[in-house]
Amino acid sequence: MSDSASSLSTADDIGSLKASLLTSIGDASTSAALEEIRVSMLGKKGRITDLMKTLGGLPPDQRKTFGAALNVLKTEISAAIDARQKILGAAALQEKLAKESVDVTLSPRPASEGRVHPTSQTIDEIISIFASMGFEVAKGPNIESEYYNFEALNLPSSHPARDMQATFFLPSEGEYKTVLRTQTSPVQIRTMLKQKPPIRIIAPGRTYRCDYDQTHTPMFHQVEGLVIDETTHMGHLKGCVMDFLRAFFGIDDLPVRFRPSYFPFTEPSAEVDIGCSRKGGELKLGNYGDWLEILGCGMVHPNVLKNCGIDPEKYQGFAFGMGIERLAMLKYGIPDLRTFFDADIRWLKHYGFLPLDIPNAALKG
Ligand code: 2NM
Repeated sequence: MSDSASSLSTADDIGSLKASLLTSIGDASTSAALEEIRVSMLGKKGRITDLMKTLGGLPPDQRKTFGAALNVLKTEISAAIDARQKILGAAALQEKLAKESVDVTLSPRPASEGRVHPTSQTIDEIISIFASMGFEVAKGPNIESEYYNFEALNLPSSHPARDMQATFFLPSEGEYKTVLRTQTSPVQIRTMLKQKPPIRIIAPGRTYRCDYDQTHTPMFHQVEGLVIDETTHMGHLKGCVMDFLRAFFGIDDLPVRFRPSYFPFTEPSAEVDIGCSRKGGELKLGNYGDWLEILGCGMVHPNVLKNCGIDPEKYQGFAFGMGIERLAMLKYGIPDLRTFFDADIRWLKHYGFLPLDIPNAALKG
């Protein structure tokens, strides 16, 4: 096989390249080896990709036949790689299943092996702190109407959060689609619709977004809070959030900073940072001069109050929202979000809690 693209211009040359590639694909024994072949042929700088780029310089008749032949080659090689990938994937799964098989006839683990998941522990701690400030816990469905999840929250249908890419839509009919809730705010909407102020609630729970990478998982937990009364103002919001963060992290002088921001459902809106240090690549919370974003909040938008049958001339209030896994990672030094969802008993033994571990806010009395 020659390296020069121009020498590979006959049907025979393409045929022998195909034959040798099919052999290599058949011989590939790992997904990684297969991926290497794919990249070296079809990747941005791959051989077939390079050959495609030479087409422009050929006379029209040659371009037509050579281009068609290259396209066929590309399709066949892609298909062969996909087919081989399926076989290797199935084999890898079989091996994993065999290696990690569970013997269901074994006697149960002793009770002391179990642990409270850091997410559950963190939710308990959050509830404990807000309960001491007079908040109640509110709950709502994970499967929501677009109306409660978006519309009532003053998010127009043009908002990027309402895109197919960002939200899980479920099969539905009628004016409003059905979604997996993207935040717990629909719980606040439902509460305002059925309860007259004063309102003081937090809504912890699962939320869903179509996202997966180092710092995003399709399901995660959030806690949102809502306070509505006749004289509630931004000062209450600041005090409440500051007291919560200092109690949660157990740092009495934790610096807390409010930065102007934008959310459709609050006006004014703010993002909240806490003091930290990133010296030596290690994150430490406290009064060290650096800042870390931790939550969003604001005064509930008059449109949202109106949507819930609350008179914005008489009542006002604040709301806030934050990610629970993120709080847990910061407090307990857990480096990787995705491990929260692996259901790995070794991870749980390391980061989990005993059933009677006491949330730090309760310890302080
Ligand atoms: C956030 C940030 C700011 C919020 C607003 C509401 C409601 F329903 F009252 F409008 N619930 N939650 C809110 C406000 C949530 O999360 C980052």
